[in-house]
Amino acid sequence: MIKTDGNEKIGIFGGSFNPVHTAHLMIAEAARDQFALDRLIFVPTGHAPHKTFHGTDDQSVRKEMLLCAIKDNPGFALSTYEFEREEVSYTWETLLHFREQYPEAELYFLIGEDSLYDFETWRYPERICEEAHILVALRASKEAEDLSEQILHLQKKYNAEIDLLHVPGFAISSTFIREQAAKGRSVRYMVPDAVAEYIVSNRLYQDAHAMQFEEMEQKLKNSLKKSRYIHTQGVVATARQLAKLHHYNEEKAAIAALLHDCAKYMPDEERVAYCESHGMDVNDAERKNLPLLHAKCGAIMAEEEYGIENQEILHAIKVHTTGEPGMNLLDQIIFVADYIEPNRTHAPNLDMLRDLAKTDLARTTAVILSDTLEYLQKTGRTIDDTTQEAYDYYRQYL
Ligand code: DGI
Ligand code: FE
Ligand code: FE
Repeated sequence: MIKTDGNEKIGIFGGSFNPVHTAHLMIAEAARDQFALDRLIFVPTGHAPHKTFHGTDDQSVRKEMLLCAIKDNPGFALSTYEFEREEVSYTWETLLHFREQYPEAELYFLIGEDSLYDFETWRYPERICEEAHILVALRASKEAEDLSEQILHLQKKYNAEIDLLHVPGFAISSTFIREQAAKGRSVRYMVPDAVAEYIVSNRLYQDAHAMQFEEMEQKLKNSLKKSRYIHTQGVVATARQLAKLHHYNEEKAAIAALLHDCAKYMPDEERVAYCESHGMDVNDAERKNLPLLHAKCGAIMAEEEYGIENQEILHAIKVHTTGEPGMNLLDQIIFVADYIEPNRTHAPNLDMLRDLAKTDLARTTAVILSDTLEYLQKTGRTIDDTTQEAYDYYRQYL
């Protein structure tokens, strides 16, 4: 609603809001109140920096939580403008969008005090200052003088209009909330009740403690022999290629490949107990041939030690040695990549299999199982029932 005594005043508050929390809402309300804004618009970023594999970064999830959080405040609104764009949105572009929508309005752009120091690294700071007043949210514990030098500098350089927003300070952050949720701890009162309920009922952030890929690589490197690590890197590269060719998520394939042999060097005498204590059945062939259990142990270890909760990844690790009937796409990618990765040299038919894998994973799997069974028979090894069942299923593709 346009005010009669002046132009409409619109506040714009950008952030990942993953999740939106009480401090965000207090900042927004302080801005609305202290600067008599007609509307305060939350603008979640299109690409949040905290990607996870369970889709907790789904834009729709952040949007739902924002809607829950702002529904009782008629002065608050949500814009999904940055979701609708293909590229990353820069602040100046977002401001331009709101300028076009509200040509006469006074725009206020909310930032945290940290951003005051990054401000000059943003694209076109001068355009931002031209379009909007900057409101800097300040923790109440902090003295305004601490920031005054930087504020003066920006005012002089860009003719910026900068004001401070006073909000009670406490160390609440989205990161902290995700960590709490990951541990199954309460996040009540850190977020509005409706948001807390949403987080719990949708099991959000359950994998917030999963490691980053580089961390996993480092940890794995320390627990494998060099040659095994080199093999693993070959499987990762091959799994990525296969994932791309067969339209599967490359990151998931890379993680499954990275961890497929993570339990290769667990002492044999620990394997059976490790499986049984984690509810994983051990069959006769595995008892007779304990190294076979590195696949099942690997699935447990990937979950326990590397924080992987994605069931598809864990399953692909579990069946990577014997295969099983009717494997899904990721299972097949890992099963095949393990066999054909570039460091493998001894198996028969490698050239043919490397070529075939590009177009037909089921047939490749069938040939690998057939060759493996032949090799096991020739060398007089115990054949795991699962390997046999996998072959019986896959022979239809030969
Ligand atoms: O761990 P990798 O060496 O990278 O590869 P892998 O996990 O596929 O393990 C390969 C070994 O597992 C290879 O020597 C064949 C063996 N294997 C696969 N199925 C069976 C089997 N060994 C026995 N004894 N019985 C099986 O059914
Ligand atoms: Fe293996
Ligand atoms: Fe392997």
